[in-house]
Amino acid sequence: MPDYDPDNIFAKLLRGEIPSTRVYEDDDTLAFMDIMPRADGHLLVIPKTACRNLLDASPEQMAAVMRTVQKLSHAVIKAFGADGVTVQQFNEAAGGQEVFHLHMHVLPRKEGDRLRPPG
Ligand code: D5M
Repeated sequence: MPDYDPDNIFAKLLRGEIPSTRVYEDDDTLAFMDIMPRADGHLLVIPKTACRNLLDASPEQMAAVMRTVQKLSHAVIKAFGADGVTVQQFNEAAGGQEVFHLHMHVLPRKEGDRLRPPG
């Protein structure tokens, strides 16, 4: 697996070098709106420390990210009147990953809806 690239888009976003719509932050994680939303309220949750993906993550990084994913899943259900939440995560190009800093997609869902196609 390639090394972590400290100049990936989400690392730059964490350092404030590119803009984002931040919705939640704690000591270990940051959440912001996805720029290509596949559902209303589509969020991304990332660790603040370097981590390429699930295959590279420490148990502590996974625990911190999942704590935030769970917290924000409850929040988007309230905020968007959603009936459920889809949580997605991709690993390496072959697994569909495009940005190589660990991130979890949190997608609010309505009964019977369809996710919009990527892009
Ligand atoms: O896809 C990466 C995801 O990250 C995709 O849903 C678009 C989103 N993205 C890319 N650049 C940005 C910025 N600058 N802000 C917010 N969201 C962004 P994946 O296949 O999960 O690696």
